[in-house]
Amino acid sequence: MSTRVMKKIVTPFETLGVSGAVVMVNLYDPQLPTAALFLEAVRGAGIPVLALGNKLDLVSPDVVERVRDELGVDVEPISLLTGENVARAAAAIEERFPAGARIAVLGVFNAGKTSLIARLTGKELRVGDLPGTTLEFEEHAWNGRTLIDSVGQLIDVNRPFMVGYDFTGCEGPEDMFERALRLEAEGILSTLVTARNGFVEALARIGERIAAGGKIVTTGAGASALVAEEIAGQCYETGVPCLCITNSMAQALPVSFAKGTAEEEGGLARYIADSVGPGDVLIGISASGGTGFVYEALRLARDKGALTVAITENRDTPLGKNADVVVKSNAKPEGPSSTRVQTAHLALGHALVCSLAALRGLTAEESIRYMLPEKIATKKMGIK
Ligand SMILES: Nc1nc2c(ncn2[C@@H]2O[C@H](COP(=O)(O)OP(=O)(O)OP(=O)(O)O)[C@@H](O)[C@H]2O)c(=O)[nH]1
Ligand SMILES: [Mg+2]
Repeated sequence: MSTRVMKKIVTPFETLGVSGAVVMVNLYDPQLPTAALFLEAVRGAGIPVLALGNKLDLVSPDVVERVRDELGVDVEPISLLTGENVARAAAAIEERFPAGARIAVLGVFNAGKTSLIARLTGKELRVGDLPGTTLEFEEHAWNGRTLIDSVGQLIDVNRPFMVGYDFTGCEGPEDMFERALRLEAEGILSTLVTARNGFVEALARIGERIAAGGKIVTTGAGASALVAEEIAGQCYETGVPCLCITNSMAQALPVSFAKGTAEEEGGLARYIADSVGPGDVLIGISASGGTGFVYEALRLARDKGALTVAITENRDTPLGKNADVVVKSNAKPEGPSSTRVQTAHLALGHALVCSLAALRGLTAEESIRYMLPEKIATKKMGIK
């Protein structure tokens, strides 16, 4: 049986005693590479599976076909919000899994795993659009079967996704080097598709704001704080007005990468939003899309008329919802410690700033001037 596990802290799949699985895909943000890994894990376990595509209410029907084609399995489209096709899906689950079955409900966070179980069992369960609403396996009796709710994060105890890379099969440092660089590059290249429309729209709308005298403010936490800082640095070198405000501990202490220092501080969101005028642009960077002060700053800035842009892997999140434009990377799957997502976000930031500068007609001479020291005569120290 497969040892892929669906919990942040390693818990083997087999200890759950699962005899079947429902894999849920969020049609609004399908995250196909990760969905494919869930399906692969279930196939590896040799148990029957049923794939459901949730949030049909948010997409056009052609998305369902695309998801089916790319995953190579039948995907039953449903909407747990409107109830569309839910009775049919319930019948399909009963038909696929006999009485007594222990059915794992799997999928990326926000796919609607807990919503499905709540709907089927009639229980009131905690659901929400913050990544990681469910952080434990929970068992729920339903029609003589057991539905097992799970965490929307895929970890493999044999091939630890806790770190960014899967080094399985690498025979030494040279192999690992090549694997790592190729994986990083793949994360950028698969972002070409998901980010294109958002990127083009963001570029045009940011350009308009800058031309009208506005500026950019960037924000993020942890590794995304570094991306925010890098975007601002590139802007500075290319003459695009830009400030960067983050949970600034992040840049000094990488501790906050893992611990999320100050992410819950609403005052920080207010402080950031105070720096954003109605004619400005706030760019929020968050791999998960769930960083507290970042999505809240976007909400406050949008309320006062600023343009809000999200650079994120997950658009069906509070950050995505508070953004006028989402530039979505597609660098997963990887574990909670992401590398490819950050690389893809850096690439998106570079692409955005360089394109902005080019469209503004930045000359080589100007760009050199922005980089040279600008000396200002100052008083002698000690003279008061
Ligand atoms: N528009 C829409 N929203 C939905 C639908 N189903 C669920 N949601 C919402 O999507 C969000 C995520 O739902 P959950 O059931 O918590 O998702 P989950 O897969 O259990 O997420 P985690 O516990 O974080 O892994 C919640 O805000 C739900 O209300 C749907 O069919 N349509
Ligand atoms: Mg849940």
